[in-house]
Amino acid sequence: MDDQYKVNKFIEQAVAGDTNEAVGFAIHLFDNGLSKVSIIDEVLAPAQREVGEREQRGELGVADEHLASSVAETALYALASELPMPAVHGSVVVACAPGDWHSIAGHMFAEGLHASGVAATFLGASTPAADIGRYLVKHRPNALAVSCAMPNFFTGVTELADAAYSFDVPVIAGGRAFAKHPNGHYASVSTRARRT
Ligand code: B12
Repeated sequence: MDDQYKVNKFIEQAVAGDTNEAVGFAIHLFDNGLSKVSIIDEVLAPAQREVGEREQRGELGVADEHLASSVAETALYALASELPMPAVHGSVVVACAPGDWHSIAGHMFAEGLHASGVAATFLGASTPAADIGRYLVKHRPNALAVSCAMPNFFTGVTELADAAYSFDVPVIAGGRAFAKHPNGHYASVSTRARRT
């Protein structure tokens, strides 16, 4: 089974609304030895991008994309509950930049951290900068990871980073908006451990 076949199969089941089939397929890959990170990077994330491209070409509508996204997120939750890794490598809070509703990207990144033994807490879409400081002070993670899908929200990234730095919490930022390729096929990472 090559990667493109897996992506197409997942999309086909997702846009047909066969949630159980699609999620079952992701779990089947896991049961057959594919790691959670590989399933995210080789199946779920490319499927989301491919859905976006098909939507751009008019082959899928917004409703199809919403459905596929919801199935992808269900698959993420299902994978998370399979053999959870003990958290042995510290803790990271993952937040989406204010204004950014592309939560699945941040969720995927958080699950990837989990699968590597990091206690990752995902705060969901568009986290207001005014609230993040209070949360970080209460939970004292080792770092804040900010996910950003569109450059429009870079200001939000800096607002979250400023809030985190003011409490001496290191920040890592990444996501589609930071990718060099225009279609954002891979995240690049921008880090600054601390304001100097
Ligand atoms: C699904 C989707 C939506 C859903 C999001 C649902 C959800 N709950 O996430 C909804 C419907 C909300 C949405 C809305 C919009 N969207 Co949209 N969306 C998409 C779509 C099809 C898939 C996004 C996705 O899930 N990608 C898969 C993820 C997994 O990929 P990724 O972002 O690269 O994330 C990976 C890495 O980057 C990394 N990563 C993520 N975060 C972090 C953080 C760190 C620190 C690190 C190290 C790594 C990392 O891990 C992830 C897994 O590998 C994309 C198409 C695409 N190419 O992505 C368009 C896309 C991103 N959307 C787009 C647009 C234009 C919009 C809207 C403006 C549309 C509109 N007119 O309303 C709004 C904006 C809403 C807002 N305020 O945010 C454009 C953006 C173009 C641009 N200018 O950059 C895209 C590219 C579609 C397109 N080709 O036009 N969208």
